[in-house]
Amino acid sequence: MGVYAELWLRRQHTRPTLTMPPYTATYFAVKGRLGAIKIMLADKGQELKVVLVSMEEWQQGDLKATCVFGQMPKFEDGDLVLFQSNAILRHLGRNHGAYGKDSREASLIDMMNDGVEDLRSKYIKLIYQEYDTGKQAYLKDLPNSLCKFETFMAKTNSGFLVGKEVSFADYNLFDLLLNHLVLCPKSLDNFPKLNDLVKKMSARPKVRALLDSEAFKKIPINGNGKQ
Ligand code: GTS
Repeated sequence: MGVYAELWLRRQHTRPTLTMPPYTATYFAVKGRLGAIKIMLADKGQELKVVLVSMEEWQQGDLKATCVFGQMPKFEDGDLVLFQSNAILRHLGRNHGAYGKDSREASLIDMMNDGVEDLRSKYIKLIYQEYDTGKQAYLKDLPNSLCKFETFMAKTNSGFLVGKEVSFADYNLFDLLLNHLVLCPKSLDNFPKLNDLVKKMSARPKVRALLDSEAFKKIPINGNGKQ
């Protein structure tokens, strides 16, 4: 793709922030799959309105029936309504310059984000289905997952997963690593690059402010009280 075409594409995807209403997310009162989205938007200085849905309200089924895949989070950017948390992250990556410097980086970011999703799926299965019986086995196997990210980051050597700038996959991995540090505070001990990512992301002023805010701290990570 030529330079002009690339610039044109980027301009097409840039969201004029001041004139648009805030983004809106509809979700349960948990960090869950909205955590990475919240962190990314905070870092990008974007407002997010969150509409909380109780389990009782959800079980009535009316809202579920309007969700494309029958699940939340639901995300609204003006009249664009999105489901699927990774599609939402990609949308925000395109809107806020967190999707690589060119299509080659974008493809690598997609690949790494799919890797994050694989680990998140295992984590969610542990939390919701196997916490009491499977935690030890999960923690034993965890280094096998984490070392893939560590090895890739060692090659990139910028402190981010891909390229020299933060991408939506970094926010997603960061959020999931924070969950793992709660699950097992020593889980990153043998992973210097992942440890550095957590430190670096946590030190970004707007991310720090979000993580330290009482509103964010009081939201449980998961819906069943396990963490
Ligand atoms: N692939 C979807 C995504 O990434 O957004 C999964 C969404 C999902 O599993 N949502 C759950 C849900 O709506 C809530 S949570 O697991 O994200 O906390 N569950 C209610 C239901 O009826 O399925």
